[in-house]
This record gives sequence, structure tokens and C-alpha cells, in this order.
Amino acid sequence: MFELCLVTDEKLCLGKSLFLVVQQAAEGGVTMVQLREKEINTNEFIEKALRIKEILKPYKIPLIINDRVDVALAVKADGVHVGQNDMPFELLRKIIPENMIIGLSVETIEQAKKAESFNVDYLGVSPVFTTFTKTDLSSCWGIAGLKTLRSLTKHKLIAIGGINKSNVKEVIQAGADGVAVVSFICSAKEPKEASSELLSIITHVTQKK
Ligand code: TZP
Ligand code: MG
Repeated sequence: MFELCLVTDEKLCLGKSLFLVVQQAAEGGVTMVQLREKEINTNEFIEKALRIKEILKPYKIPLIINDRVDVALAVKADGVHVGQNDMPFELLRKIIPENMIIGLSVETIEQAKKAESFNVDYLGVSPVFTTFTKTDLSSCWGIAGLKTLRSLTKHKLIAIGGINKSNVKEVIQAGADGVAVVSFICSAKEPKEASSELLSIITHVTQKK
């Protein structure tokens, strides 16, 4: 489920509709979709989430909502992803159903250590490499940082930030259970091919681990 997550950003979809990109990414084999919306109102967010949920249903691909716990609950999403400045994990676990997935981004070793006692489903390793997609991030984990993180946490790791087909192999080899990407899929001419290319590299490396 955690191998290849599409994180959405309509602005990066090169004029295509986000729904089309999600549909094509699903055909290409993404194993999770995170709906990440920063600039739309609640009503639009819910409408989008419901439509994407319908698109993903036949593929049994889980839908994760970024940050907005209320939206995740309202649309009965499969999970919610929070960052360090969003709802604190301990509170989040109390208010969402037990079977809902929770992902938590970690940007430092201290945050990862703190998360060790959390019943979190995965940690987002953010960012592994520099990226133009999210600019409010200070430093990158890099491959060395990812390896360190792998050695100190029991949690599943999803790496994010600057991941593409040239570096995904080393990211998985360094210990990530999966990767999350925005631009490599959203801005691809063929999101289906981009997704299946990434997935086949990930599957290949995972089998050798
Ligand atoms: N969180 C950390 S990096 C990032 C997010 C949402 C953006 C990753 O985008 P891209 O285009 O895959 O580098
Ligand atoms: Mg957030």
C-alpha cells in the first residue's frame, strides 16, 4: 500500500484536470493517493475528495487527506496525513476511527524519535531531496539521513521530495518502504507511464531487499 503515493497538486498538472491525472496514475499503478490542497475552500475540498474517492474505488487505492482532519472524516477517507504544525498526533489518534491510516511527516531526528512511541502507520521522510514543489523546508535528509532514520525507527518510511525515476532506486535501497511524488507524476506528459515506470523500479528493488 505504501510503495508509490501520488500527492496531488493541480497547479503542476500542466493544464490537465486533477481528476484525469489521478485516473491515469491509478491506471499506472500508484498504490496510494494523498489529496493535498492548500488554496481551496472546505466545500470545494470535500467535492474534490468525494470525486477522487469514486475514481479510486474500483482500483481499491486508499485515499489520504492532507492535513484537514475534518475533511478526512467527512468524506470517510482511508486516512489522513499530518505535518509537525498540524493536529498533534496524540489528539488525532483519539478523534479518528481506529482503522484510519495516519501518516506523519518528520523533518528532524528529534521528531522521528518522538514518533517512536506513536501508533502511526508511516512516517513521511520530508524532504529527501530539494524540490521546487514545497519551498518552506529547511534541510534535506539526503540518502545518508534516510539510512540513519531507517536504523532508528520501527515505522514504515515513505520518502518525499525531489523523487524521480533516476533516484528512486537509491531511495528504496536506503531503506524507504515507498515514495511519495508530486511533480514526477502530476507534471508528466503521460502520468500513467510515469507511475508504472516508478512502480516497476520500486517493485524490482523491493524484491531484492
Ligand atoms: N512535502 C515534502 S517535499 C513535498 C511535500 C509535499 C513536495 C514534493 O514534491 P515533488 O514534486 O515530488 O518534489
Ligand atoms: Mg500539513
